[in-house]
Amino acid sequence: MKPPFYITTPIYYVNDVPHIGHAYTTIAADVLARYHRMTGRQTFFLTGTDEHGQKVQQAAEKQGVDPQAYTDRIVTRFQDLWQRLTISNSDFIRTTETRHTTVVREILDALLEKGDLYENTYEGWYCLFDERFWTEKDVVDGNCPDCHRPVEQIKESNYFFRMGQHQDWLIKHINANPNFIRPESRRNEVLGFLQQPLGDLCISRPKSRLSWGIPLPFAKDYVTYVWFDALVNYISAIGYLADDAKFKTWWPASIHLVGKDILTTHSVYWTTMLHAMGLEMPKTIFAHGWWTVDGEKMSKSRGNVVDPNAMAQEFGVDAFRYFLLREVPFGQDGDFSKTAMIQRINSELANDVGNLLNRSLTMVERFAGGIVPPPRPSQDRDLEREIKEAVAGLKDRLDTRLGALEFHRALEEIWRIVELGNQYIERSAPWKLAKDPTKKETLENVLYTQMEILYWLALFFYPFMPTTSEAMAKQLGITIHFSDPVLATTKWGAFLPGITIAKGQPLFPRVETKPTQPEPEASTKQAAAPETPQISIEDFQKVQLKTGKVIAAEAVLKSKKLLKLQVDIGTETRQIVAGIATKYAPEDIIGKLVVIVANLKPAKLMGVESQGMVLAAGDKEVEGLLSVIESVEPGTKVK
Ligand code: ME8
Repeated sequence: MKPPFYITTPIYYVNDVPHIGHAYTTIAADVLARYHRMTGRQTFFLTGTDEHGQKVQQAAEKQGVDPQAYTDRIVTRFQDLWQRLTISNSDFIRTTETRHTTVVREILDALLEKGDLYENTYEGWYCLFDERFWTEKDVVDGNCPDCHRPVEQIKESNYFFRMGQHQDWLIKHINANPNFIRPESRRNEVLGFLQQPLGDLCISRPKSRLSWGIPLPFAKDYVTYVWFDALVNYISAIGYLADDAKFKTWWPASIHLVGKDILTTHSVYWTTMLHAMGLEMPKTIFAHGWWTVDGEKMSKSRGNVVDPNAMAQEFGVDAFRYFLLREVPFGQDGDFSKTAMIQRINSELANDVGNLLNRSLTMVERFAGGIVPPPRPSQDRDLEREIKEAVAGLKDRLDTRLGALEFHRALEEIWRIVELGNQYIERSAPWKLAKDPTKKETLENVLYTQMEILYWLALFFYPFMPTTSEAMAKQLGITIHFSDPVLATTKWGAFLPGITIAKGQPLFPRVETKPTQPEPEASTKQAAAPETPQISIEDFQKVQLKTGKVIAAEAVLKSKKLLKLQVDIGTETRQIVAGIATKYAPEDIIGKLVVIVANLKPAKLMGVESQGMVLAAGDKEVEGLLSVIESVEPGTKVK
């Protein structure tokens, strides 16, 4: 039995509204929490808000309200966002709650008693924004080395935590535990930082300067330094000094997920605090990378802060969740752009998965009356074996990938099944089998296999795209209890035949982009006007012609002429809208090899994006599609 899994996010400051950076960390934690629950591991997922300190006090003052009233208002923005993004946190801690403030005060008392805290007069440079002191050598031209704002010379009496005395122990602990600080580059960064002597940490602020904090229990004129207060949330929320059994269940944390901006506070302040308290270390502190927006740092002053609510509204919650974790390796910095998001949505969700799901459901409807047939002996044993093995081994591969917090790789592993599924449909060609009564059983087996693939995809998508998975299950005609340990075993054959499917709305809609060139409805007409001028060979060579195999076709709503085709051109699947409906029904051309113009600028026809053009013979009306006499692979150049 694996030990319980306890994962945390930073608790976010309530001096501002949440943005995609906050959403990123929280979604990542949510994926891990959901995954571990599905594998049967006891899981606790904590997030919350950091509500004390100068930034919050100033933000409240600006609005002319009391800080508590201010935080009570802003905290709902975080809570509402997490609900919207389907975050499955087990608890939400606010540092202004009594369950937290009591624990902070008790820890302070205990540390004072042990001699780990002392009072001293301090004179140094203070950064108001970062709420911390800097030494003379840290300050760069009168500015804070961290946020580059001017620092102030301050002399005051304060309380200090004897952090420096834990330095040797901390270095040893980091060296002895390769998974303690991750990724590797961040671990080296912390070890580098620890090559300098580690000073003691000022843990108080005089009330005369800052009143919005937890009062020190032993010195009435001081409040607790916001970081010393905030870090304690990771243990106050799970019953430290209040509920022993609960605390023992969850501590030490499995993963503290943080952004790289707060690596030092977690890997040096927090660990030495814990060591002084005599508590075990968290297993892993993982610092992920930083999002910029269209190449720029996100900031209020630049006006480029991306609101996760707006992204969820525009693209859908699950597509947004998917994009954030698919786009950038988790430890690395990344750039957020809508263009990149639209590309991924259209190619990986709408094309890859959407096609697989829609085609499969349509075929079960059309060829099996909407009832999933039973599995039968297979026609394409090799590919089926590959699919079964890929599904059966996926859980182990995800354990490894998600264990290493390689979300993008985990998604790639899942997409391998999507690819195999699409390949399977093309190779099995159910539309051909359906025409041959002697192939009935083969067809049944293919349809069953398609449904089983989708069943597993619904399961494996769930940590990343929970709402989509639930909707997929519904379309497959089943109920999956995702909160049960449904991934505890992954054995092929779990999907039951005889189920009536319920194909509904497409779950992976394409994002329509602005047309680059408006075109008339009929796009396949090749009729050359009599006065067409001659062109050079160079002109002709500008046109890239390729063979493509039509893998799906459907009518375009409200159009008598247009069919929407999915055309496999070897390297990718193109959506092409063709004015051929007067000549061909969708099922007539599925599986046909056609010739397409591959480098035509995408355009919208009746609101549907077309990424190329299918060549056809005919003047006013289409008389026939162009094809190739010999059987050639899709994607072969035509010249
Ligand atoms: O630091 N890219 O809170 P905070 C990626 N209250 N992640 C980002 C990001 C970006 N551009 N911007 C923010 C605090 N984040 C303290 C934490 S914990 C005991 C106290 C994410 O509201 C990332 O996780 O400034 C980062 O560490 C966190 O938000 C900072 O949130």
